[in-house]
Amino acid sequence: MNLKALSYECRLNVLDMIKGAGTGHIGGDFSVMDILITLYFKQMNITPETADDPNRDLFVMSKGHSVEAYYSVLAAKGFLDIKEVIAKFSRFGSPYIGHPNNKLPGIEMNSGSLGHGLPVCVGMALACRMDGKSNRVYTVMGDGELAEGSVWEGVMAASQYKLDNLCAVVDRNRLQISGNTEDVMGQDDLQTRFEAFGWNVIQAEGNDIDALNEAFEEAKKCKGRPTVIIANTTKGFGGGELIENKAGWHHKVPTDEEYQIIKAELEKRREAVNE
Ligand SMILES: Cc1ncc(C[n+]2csc(CCOP(=O)(O)OP(=O)(O)O)c2C)c(N)n1
Ligand SMILES: [Mg+2]
Repeated sequence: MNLKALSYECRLNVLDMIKGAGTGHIGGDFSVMDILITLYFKQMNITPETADDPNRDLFVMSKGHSVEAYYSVLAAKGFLDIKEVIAKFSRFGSPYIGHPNNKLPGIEMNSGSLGHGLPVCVGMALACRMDGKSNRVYTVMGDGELAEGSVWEGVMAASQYKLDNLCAVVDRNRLQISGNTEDVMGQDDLQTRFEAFGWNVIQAEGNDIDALNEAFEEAKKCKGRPTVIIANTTKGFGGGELIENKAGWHHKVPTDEEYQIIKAELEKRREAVNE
């Protein structure tokens, strides 16, 4: 399967979800897409058929506002029906609400209130190890999310318990809801900070599936410490200069004209990687 083309296909589905519903978080959806595709299509041992297997890998989408990207990848993997998701996303009474909920197939944990994914994953990883399992636990956090104190309690605990079956990813797009992360709550020394807490730290190009895959492979080799992959991404990646790296597109809904511009850009990039 051409995963690069799939990443643009999934972004096109996200665009349709958001345009149809009139709500959503396009910037963080587009930045996190390659991370999700790499996890679901190259790394994690998880399929709809094995969704209840006790030895499956576990994933928590801690930056739950990027639920549209999550739905699109779950659908590509066969957990959800993409046509139904696009038709019903965020509509009154719909099961496809605006943040992840674990009543839907493939979703392990409700999220959206930032700062909770990692602490829960610490518990999951500890439980898996106590049960003698060899599976892995993954979570994706936003860089703005790292301002939540609970994240750092989880960081400390993961290190205390030497959870080498745990891998966190930071979607390091340098923007959050209200502007640059560095202006809101500086994160520039992330590498040093995680290392000081006893973590293995890997930097990766966050919109490059091959580079991300290499980083996940390296993470698996690290023993006795949890790993964080700092995925250096671009918010809005793939949508072109209209939305890329623009704080205002955190949760802006495109006008009809903007929808066409973003769609054309995604289609162009999809064709380019299809050649
Ligand atoms: C506890 C909590 N506080 C505030 C919010 C509102 N909120 C939603 S998204 C967001 C910004 C998150 O920025 P970041 O983690 O960098 O996400 P990304 O850039 O990947 O979209 C905020 C503050 C929330 N969801 N949860
Ligand atoms: Mg961010």
